[in-house]
Amino acid sequence: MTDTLEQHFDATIEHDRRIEPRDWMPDAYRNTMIRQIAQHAHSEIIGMQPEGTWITRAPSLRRKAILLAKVQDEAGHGMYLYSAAETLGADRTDLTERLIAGRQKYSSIFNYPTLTYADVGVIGWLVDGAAICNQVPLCRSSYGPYARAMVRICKEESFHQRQGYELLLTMAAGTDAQRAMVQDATNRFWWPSLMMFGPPDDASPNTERSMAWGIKRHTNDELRQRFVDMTVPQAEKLGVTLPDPDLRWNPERGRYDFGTIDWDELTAVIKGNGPCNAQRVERRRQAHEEGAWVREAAAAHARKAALGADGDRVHGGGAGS
Ligand code: BYC
Repeated sequence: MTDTLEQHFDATIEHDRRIEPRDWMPDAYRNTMIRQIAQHAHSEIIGMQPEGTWITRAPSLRRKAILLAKVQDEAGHGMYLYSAAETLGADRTDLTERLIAGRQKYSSIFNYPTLTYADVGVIGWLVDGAAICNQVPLCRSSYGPYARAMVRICKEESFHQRQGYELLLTMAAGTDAQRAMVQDATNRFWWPSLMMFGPPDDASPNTERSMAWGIKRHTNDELRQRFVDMTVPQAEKLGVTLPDPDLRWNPERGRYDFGTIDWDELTAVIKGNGPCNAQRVERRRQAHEEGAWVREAAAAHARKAALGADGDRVHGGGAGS
C-alpha cells in the first residue's frame, strides 16, 4: 500500500504537479515543508518589529500610512503561512511556542537594528527585493497551499519593494544629510541582505533534497547572484555605493562578481547571537502573553457561535464539543 502511495507521490513530483493536504507524502517531505513554512511565517511576524518601531516616528502622515499598511501586510503574510503549515498537521500555538523557546528559526535579517528612517527605505529596497527574488520561484513550489499563499505574498512584497525605493529616491533628492543617511543604511544592510539567501550551496544541507522535491526551484547561490545582478543598476540610479570593493561586472560570465560574504557572521546570527536576537524574541514572547486574553475571548466566542439560541449545537462538533 505504502509503495503505491509513494509511487503516486513520486509521479506527482516528476510531472511537476502539486501535492495537496490530503495526499500521502513522505514524513521527511512533510517535516521539511513544516520547517520551511514555519520559519517563513515566523520571519514575517518578527519582521514587523524593526520597521514597526518607526510607525510612531514617521516623518509625515503619508509615510506613516504607507508604513502601517506595509507592517499590516506582513502580519497577514504570517497568518497565511501559519494556515498553510496547519494544512500539514502543525499547530500554530505550538509553532509560536517553539519560536519563543528558540527551537525554530526566523530570517537572520531581522536581527539587525533600524537606526534611522532611511532604514525603512533600505529594508523595502534590499530586504523586500531579496525576499521577492527568493519567493517568486516559490509560487511554483510543489506544495499547493504554500505555492498559492506565495502568489499573493509576492504581489504585496512587490509593492513593499517599490515603496522602499521611492522613499530612497525622495531622500536622495534631499539634503546632504539625507543622502548620507541613505548611504549609511545601505552600508549596514547590504551584506546581511545577501545572507538572507542562506549558506553557500556547498554548506546548505537542505538544498539538494528540497530541489529534488520541487520545494525549492533554485539554489541559494543562484538566487543570491540574481539579486546582485538586479540590484547593482538600482544602486547606480539611486547614487549610492554598494559597500563591496570587489563588486564588478564580469563580461565573460555576463554577471556581477562580488566579494566574500562573512559566513561566520551568518552562523552567529542564526545561532541567536546577532545584535538584536534576544530583544526580538523577548518582544515576541511579551506580545504572545499580552494577547492571551484575545485568544481566550475568540475561543469563547467560537464556542458560543457554535451553539444555537436554545443551546442546541448548530453545527455538529466544532469548538468546545
Ligand atoms: N536566516 O540548508 P539551508 C521576508 C537555516 S521574510 C536564518 O540552505 P533551506 C520579509 C535554514 O533554515 C524572509 N536561518 O536551508 C518579512 C536551515 O535550518 P535547519 C524569510 C537560515 O531551507 C517581513 C539551515 O540554516 N523568507 O522576506 O534549504 C518584512 C541551513 O540552510 C537562513 C523565507 O523564509 C537565514 N538567512 O534554505 C520584509 C523564504 N538561511 O535545517 C521581508 C522561504 C538558512 O537547521 N525559505 N537558514 O532548520 C527559503 O527559501 C529557505 O528556507 C532558505 C534556506 C533559502 C531561507
